[in-house]
Amino acid sequence: MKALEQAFMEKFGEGEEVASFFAPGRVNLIGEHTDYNGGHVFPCALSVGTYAVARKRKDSILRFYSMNFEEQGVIEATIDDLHYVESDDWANYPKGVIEQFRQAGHRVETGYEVAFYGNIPNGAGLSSSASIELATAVMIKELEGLKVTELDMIQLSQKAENEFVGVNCGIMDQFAIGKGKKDHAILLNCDTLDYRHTPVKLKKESLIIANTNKRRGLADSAYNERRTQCEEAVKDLQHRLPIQSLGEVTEEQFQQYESLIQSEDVKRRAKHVITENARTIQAVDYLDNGDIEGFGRLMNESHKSLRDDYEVTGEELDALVEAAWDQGAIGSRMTGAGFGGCTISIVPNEKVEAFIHAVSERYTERTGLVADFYTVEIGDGAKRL
Ligand code: NG1
Ligand code: MG
Repeated sequence: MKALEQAFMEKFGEGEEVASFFAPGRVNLIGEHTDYNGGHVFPCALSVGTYAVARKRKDSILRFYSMNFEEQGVIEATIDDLHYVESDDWANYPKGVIEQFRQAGHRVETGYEVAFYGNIPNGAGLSSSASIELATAVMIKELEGLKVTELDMIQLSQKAENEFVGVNCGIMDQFAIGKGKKDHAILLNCDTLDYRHTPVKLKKESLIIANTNKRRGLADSAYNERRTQCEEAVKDLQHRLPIQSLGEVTEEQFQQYESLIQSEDVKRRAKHVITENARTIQAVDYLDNGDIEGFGRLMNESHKSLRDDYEVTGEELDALVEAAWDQGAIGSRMTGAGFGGCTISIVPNEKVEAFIHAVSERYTERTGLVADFYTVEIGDGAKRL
């Protein structure tokens, strides 16, 4: 924080008082590729995230600086002429959020100067982008004195990502970051937006994130292709079922009507979504009853389904997860969109050190890449500091 305030003063000069904000990253424990299908997800906020130090300006100029992208210097925009600019890179996220506030009719008329610092690994599927979005949303709410709810901030941030940046994501990331609660995960129904905080009280186990460090090259196009396939499955099933999304279909209904789906690929995509939704609800039930083993088994099932039916894992994620299974993880799976990014594992405390060592070695042997490991601490949602 001190270093960030100092960077702010260097870039923007001393002057009127500054305000500070924080928004976490997130990791999804189970419920993958269900959010845009109106199904359930079970993410939690991390203790790492994005810090922002900000001050209002009197004119209409926005000036953004990030300690993580120092080489890009200060990125400028004008508040009444905000649009996506490729070379503005990361700054498109705060720009997009401000533009969504304005489009929703909130009065944001003068500019800002903001310095950001994030300690989430970038591009790893831990939602560094949604983290910047929510940090910006809380900043605007607080410094403009707006009466917007947490849900408003979550939805405006998602809209910024969908419409301004052009990434067609579901609501999971922004929701987890907006509503995060220390030592809890969030069971969210992405259709109704009903949710509940569930304590994650691991005493004898740790949650370990492993980053493949594989760039998710294919992720965007494959992500959109999966979305289209899910829509196709809905259309085929609608011949018999009055549904709007796969999240409404039970496993029994799927068994009865899967033959309506024309393409075998699409059938397997739908099977993943429908079984994953059921697994998520069941897994949270196990957790509520203190059955960590049961929760872990369903994490493993989730990974297999993402590997075999949804086909979004790839060599690197499979290598990490399979090594984790061999090295005594209670549960291990890919997390996020897939094709790279991170895995999440539950590991008995006494095995953590040996686990990291062995998984790391096996992963490098198999892929030639070096993985990074982090112990998860579940933190609070976006807030003013
Ligand atoms: P990641 O890969 O963590 O950014 C993406 C989507 C989520 C969700 C998951 C799959 C973005 C920004 N987020 O997460 O909404 O659909 O994939 O469960 O694309
Ligand atoms: Mg992202």
